[in-house]
Amino acid sequence: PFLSNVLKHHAFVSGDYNTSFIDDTKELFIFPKRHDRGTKLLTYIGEVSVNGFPGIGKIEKPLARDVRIPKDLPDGYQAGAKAILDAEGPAGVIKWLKTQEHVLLTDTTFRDAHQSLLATRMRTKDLVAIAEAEAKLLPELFSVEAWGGATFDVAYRFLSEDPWVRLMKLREKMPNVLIQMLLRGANAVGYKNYPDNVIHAFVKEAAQAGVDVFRIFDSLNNPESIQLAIDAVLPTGKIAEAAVCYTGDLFDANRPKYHLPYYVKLAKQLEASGAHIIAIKDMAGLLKPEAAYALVSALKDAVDLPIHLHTHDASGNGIYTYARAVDAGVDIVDVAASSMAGLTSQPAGGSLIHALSGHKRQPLVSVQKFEQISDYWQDVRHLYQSFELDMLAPNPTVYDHEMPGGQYSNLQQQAKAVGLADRWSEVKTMYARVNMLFGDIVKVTPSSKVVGDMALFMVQHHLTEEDVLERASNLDFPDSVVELMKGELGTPPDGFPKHVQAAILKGVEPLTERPGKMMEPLNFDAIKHELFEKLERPVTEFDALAYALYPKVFLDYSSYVERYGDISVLDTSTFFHGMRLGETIEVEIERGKTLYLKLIQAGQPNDHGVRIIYFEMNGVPREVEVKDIS
Ligand code: 3PY
Ligand code: ZN
Repeated sequence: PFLSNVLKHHAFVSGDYNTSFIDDTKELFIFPKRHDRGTKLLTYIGEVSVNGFPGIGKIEKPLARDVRIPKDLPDGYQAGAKAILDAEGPAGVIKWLKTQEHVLLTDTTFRDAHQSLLATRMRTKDLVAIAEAEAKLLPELFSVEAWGGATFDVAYRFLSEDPWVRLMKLREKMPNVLIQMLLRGANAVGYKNYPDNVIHAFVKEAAQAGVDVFRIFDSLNNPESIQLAIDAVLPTGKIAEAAVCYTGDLFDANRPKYHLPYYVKLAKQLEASGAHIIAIKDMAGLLKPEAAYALVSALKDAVDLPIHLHTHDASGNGIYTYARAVDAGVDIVDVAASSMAGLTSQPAGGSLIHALSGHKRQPLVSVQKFEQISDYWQDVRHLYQSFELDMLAPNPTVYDHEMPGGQYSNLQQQAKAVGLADRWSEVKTMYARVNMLFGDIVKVTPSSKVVGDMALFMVQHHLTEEDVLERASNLDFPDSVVELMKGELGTPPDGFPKHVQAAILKGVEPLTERPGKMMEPLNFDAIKHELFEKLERPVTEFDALAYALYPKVFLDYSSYVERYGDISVLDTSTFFHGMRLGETIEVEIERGKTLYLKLIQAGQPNDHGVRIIYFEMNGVPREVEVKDIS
């Protein structure tokens, strides 16, 4: 274990050590605690079987179904866009994109689709199981979007798994396609600005762990925040895709702020900042077909870069929007596997390929093979039914409220939690009114969350816009709202309305600079040291970054792992529902090492509510104690 500690130590790995390294580095002498993985797993299974899973509660474990994984895959991987990036860098990829007649596809199923449909709950195990087939059957894809957005937070917080491990496993199974991530500019994968050196360190590690394409946006369309992340991506040799977030309506005469000149100006700024590709990020699904034609045409004229379009299908118009964008020359569009598409997710890849039948730009991806992949997701999706949205049909009211795909169900949950379930349509209307009160801003994580918080606050307290302005001194606004107005998330390029800002800030002066720029650089050595003291184990760069971004979430995750071990090895149904009496499961805890677990009996609670759960592990009786809080 000593050697292993040395080899894994961050200073050793980075070459940043000298002859006194071993004497000075006391953590080398701390060895992983001896643990019994079997008992830890049984404790987890016992607790979920008795008490249910947080957020789901205790429900009947669904009966196992067969999951269709494509068989007879080719032995090798066909070279794709990844080979061009590796051989010729981003310039080679851009050159190649410019020669493509057929529109290219990004498959978002590994990230945005499940973020938008299943609250980001898809587990690494289920993603990795289809990754090889994805890369072997769909090598013509431009990229697979697999990381960023909410995945980072949710992986640690709700799934008790390490998102870095997910990324590296997917990389291993998909060596020939580009892996894409979503990055929130100066907010990284979080909800607020971080010091600039955190953004640089995060991008560097993400690039090393497997990200090829960084789609960078800012939640207020502030180009400075995007510039920061582009500057972090360029030295890694990976692709910096800079996004303009789309909002409003290009043809609405009452909202001239978001007409063509706004997007053209921003795209030109991003091109000048060194972006390799321009993305149009239509996070709510507001880009109507003719607007898509006009916008893509204008951007193609204005910049000399490929254009990548992202939309959500809430209104049901997604395919039509893509078809018009294709007519206008869009280079790449985002789709999901059909069984994970539609509604708050992306339009279906298979449907788009069919829709463009007879069109000279029809994608080269095989629709039959895409559907084979979709069969897998259809089967796996059943395991996540507790997280399904209650939205069953297209909803054109998205054009009125403008809520992003991923926010709809979250805000609905928040509304329920504060007793506003039956006033949901008022909340949606108020969301649109708050947007106007704040100066008609871009709404996407994290700015969208603030608009949602304010909408709930106003509905809850029966407030109008006039009330907010006139009675501000007596109102206790949500913290997120005060932070937004103060400039903690940065500012829209044209600022917030002064009178609203002044009312909400009650005399506090707003920031005049990008917040991350004014923060002291984070001392990563100190962070690693602090974390080492807390965890008593070697600390990786990945751990240090996770802790820098989400300190509490990461510490909670670490103690969970300490208590239960690596529960990412469990099948998803057992992970969410535990085991039935008499059931036997197999768990491969490491390659070639399988445990056979049987749940024999659950004892009655004693006076303290503790129950003894009787298992067999590889035929040998084992028992664990579980506190019944169900
Ligand atoms: C995120 O940042 O999580 C998003 O998906 C924004 O659209
Ligand atoms: Zn999206």
